[in-house]
Amino acid sequence: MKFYKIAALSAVFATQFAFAQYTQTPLAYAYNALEGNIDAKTMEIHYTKHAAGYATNLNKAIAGTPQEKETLLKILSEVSTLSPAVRNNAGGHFNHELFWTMLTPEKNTKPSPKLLKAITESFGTVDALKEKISKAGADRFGSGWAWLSVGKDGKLFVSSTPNQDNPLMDVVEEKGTPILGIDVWEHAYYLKYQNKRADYLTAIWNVLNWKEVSKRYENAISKK
Ligand code: MN3
Repeated sequence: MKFYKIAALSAVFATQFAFAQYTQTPLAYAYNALEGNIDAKTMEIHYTKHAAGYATNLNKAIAGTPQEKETLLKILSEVSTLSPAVRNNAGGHFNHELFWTMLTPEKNTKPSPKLLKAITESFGTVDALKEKISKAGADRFGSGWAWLSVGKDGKLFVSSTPNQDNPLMDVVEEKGTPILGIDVWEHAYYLKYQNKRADYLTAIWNVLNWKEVSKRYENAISKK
């Protein structure tokens, strides 16, 4: 009898673990590592509550659907055909996993020579690019994101999307591979900056991880 019980239990576990279960990547720095620019309480609530919720709710939203067996990139590319719950939570999970890597306590990281060349060609200077991204974030009405992406033509472009949409989604007008993303939901800044989103968008450049953006850029253009 015991053997059958174990066999039955194993079957249950095998079913449970056969499908993708989205989980959060641990933060590479402490919640208070960005203090002065992004406060510890905001980081903690943002990571452990808001972002955790997207992962959990994505798992729930795709449970028992064909999307359980698809990659996150595939899901994002077909959200127009899926439920709002999948769109919001797949976007939310992808966007936040990217966002944590955009930030670093390391001072003065710089774009790599290749990325710097591309930035210079498209925007003139790094400061001009920062200004354009900050403006995209500041102009986003309500909640959303500001992005720097690599388009199909291999060129950089700045855009903004509402809610948890992103440039990988088929519903978005300006499609591309995002290499830099800034969360402009109030939950990303309200405790420290209250209604002053522009101040948050100025401070975030002090903790921006240009090494990571450069890595993502070089990865994106290598696939063109
Ligand atoms: Mn957020």
